[in-house]
Amino acid sequence: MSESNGGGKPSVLLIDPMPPWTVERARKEFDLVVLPHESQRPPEFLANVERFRGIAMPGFAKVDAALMTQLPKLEIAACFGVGYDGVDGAYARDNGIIVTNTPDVLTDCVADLGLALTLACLRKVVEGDRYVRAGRWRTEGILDLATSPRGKRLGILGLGRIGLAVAKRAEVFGMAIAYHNRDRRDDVAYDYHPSVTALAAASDVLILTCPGGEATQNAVDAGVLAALGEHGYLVNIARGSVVDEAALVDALTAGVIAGAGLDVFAAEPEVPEALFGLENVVLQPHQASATVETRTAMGDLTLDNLRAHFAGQPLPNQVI
Ligand code: 8YV
Repeated sequence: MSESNGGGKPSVLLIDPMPPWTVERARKEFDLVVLPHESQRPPEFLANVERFRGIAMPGFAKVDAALMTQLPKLEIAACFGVGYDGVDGAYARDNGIIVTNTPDVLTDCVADLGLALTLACLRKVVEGDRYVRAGRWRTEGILDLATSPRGKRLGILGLGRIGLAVAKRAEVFGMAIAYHNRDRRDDVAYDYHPSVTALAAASDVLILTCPGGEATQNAVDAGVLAALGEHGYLVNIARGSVVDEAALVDALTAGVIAGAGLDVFAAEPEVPEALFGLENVVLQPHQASATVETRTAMGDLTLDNLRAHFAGQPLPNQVI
């Protein structure tokens, strides 16, 4: 701990606040400075950052080479989340910067929201709420009939930990599961499709649970949406970058697909305004892992990773 400030504590930059109780704990262990959101960083901010040895960040925050070169003492980027697509992995690898994440502790909550969005779309939960509040039940009678999940086909793009947890839940609702991964898994009996388009064509609901980043950028494009078809729904609990958002807006507006449940967007917190007036779209503010229980566990794991690193101990969750 030679390079430190704040009474010998290692200096850590925090991007995007973790739960306040986690931040409070972190302040006891680290010389912690909160880095303002990209759009709010004053130009002189980077003048005082040389001492930082760690970054704590949501995995989608942009920690690119331009930022990391300003931090000559950076040793570790500890992501608060399972994804770490915001970090320039090549730069981190080339410069010996460790990257950690917080897997497992969020799997159940993220899968829960995936099912909640699936059911909200099929069963018109949010649309029904708006219908009642607007007084339309009284004046127009019952809402149009919804769709049962039973017997419907759920296509999972990215059958990893979260995808499997989604599959287990969907089975309880009587859905038939299929998936697409880069490689077929030999430990599951679900139908495998060799491409995203083939999976979409065989799905009533296509749910995205794959990692973000270059490999999956715009994996769901206009062609995939056309294959999903006019009775198909898209649910995204992965990353906005996985979907060609302009194509999605066009598909929803033109009725190419039936609807969508979206927790993530290409340029958060910006959401295409064209979606605001669409009854068949359910929108969430990137909150799949956002329960007190899960965010506390994620915060604890983020601090565990930082603490282990600065103590020279094995890291619980090193990904780079
Ligand atoms: C965020 C996530 O980290 O785990 C992920 O990859 O996207 C989320 O859990 C969380 O929303 C913190 O901002």
